[in-house]
Amino acid sequence: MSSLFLSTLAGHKSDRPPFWFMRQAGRYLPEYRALRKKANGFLNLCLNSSLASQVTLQPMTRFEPDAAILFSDILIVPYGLGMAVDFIEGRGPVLDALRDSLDIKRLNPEHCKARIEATYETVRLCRSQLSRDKALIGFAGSPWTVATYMIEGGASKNYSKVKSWAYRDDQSFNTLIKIVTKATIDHLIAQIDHGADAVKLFDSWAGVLSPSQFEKWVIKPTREIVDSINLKHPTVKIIGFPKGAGHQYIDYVNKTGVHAVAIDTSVNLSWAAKVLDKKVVIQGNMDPISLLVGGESMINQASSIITNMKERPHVFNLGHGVLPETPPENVEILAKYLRNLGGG
Ligand code: 1CP
Repeated sequence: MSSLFLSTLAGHKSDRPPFWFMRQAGRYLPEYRALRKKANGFLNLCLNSSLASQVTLQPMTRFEPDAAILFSDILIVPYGLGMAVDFIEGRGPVLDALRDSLDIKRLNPEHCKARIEATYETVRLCRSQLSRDKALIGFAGSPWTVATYMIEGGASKNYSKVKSWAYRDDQSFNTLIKIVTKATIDHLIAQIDHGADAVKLFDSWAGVLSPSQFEKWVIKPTREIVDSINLKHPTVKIIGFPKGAGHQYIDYVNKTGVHAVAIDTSVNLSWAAKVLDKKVVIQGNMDPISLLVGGESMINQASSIITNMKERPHVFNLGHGVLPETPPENVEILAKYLRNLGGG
């Protein structure tokens, strides 16, 4: 296998861990901000294959990580399902929130793939421009996390709307989860069909659920997505990211069937290396603040992560996305350090 990233995901250990950074494309890069100005809004940027592929490749030129991640957003699926989705500077995403089961009936799953078809052309363009030693990661939000935005109408502090809906009316919430699960499976399979080498499922708000709800809304739909992808693409690896899951990372790894798991910053990596099933590859988990600060403390943190993971296949990454205030020079220094491990 020619890509270090893919051979690591397949369980092989090498002399340096492959690396990439969550949100490696984005607002902290001046070249991103310049292209963002050209597009008429963030959603248009995501759905313009030429611009979105350029944004995907920007960090590859600057930092030479081992993988590119498709430039898109998890909220492209609700948009595909027919919801109005807007991204407002300084406020984040805004959606016309679902209020009741009638609103769920108004979703339009049949047209989802067609509405977001430009994404697949972006994948094709990116794959065709990347060399074989660089992997291309496709992604989607997990049904639970995507449903939180669909019901809350945007970012939320306490998730009270979505959680009370799930507690009050298990049945209609399950209908919504099923619709999003099916759309997510189709979306990920289409990305793989167009050239994505691996896929990642972002469950950013997995950590807000009680254990029984975690089983129902995080583990079960994730298992279904993993099984469906395995059936169609048995060699393609799936990375799960149940951010904030704490000790429930163990259950997540044991029950969902993901091939790799992204560990968030709050988790002790040596604990994870000890308790998580050895068949699963670990990705993570440097604090994005450490990257923002840079200097010696950044390199010390990176080095201690690598030491903690020396016994297992490991993909070096952050525990969450690069923050918009991060100096790109810090990312350059860290990338150079990581590339030069194992003799460069
Ligand atoms: O103003 C801008 O230019 C938009 C900023 C931005 C960017 C660069 C948003 C809005 N999304 C993205 C890209 C993005 N989003 C990627 C691209 C690939 C990469 O990693 O480089 C990915 C994987 C995402 C995924 C995403 N979007 C997640 C999951 C990961 C995470 O950060 O937890 C979530 C929760 C979102 C929702 C979202 N998109 C954008 C914002 C501001 C938010 C809200 C976050 C919140 O609710 O607090």
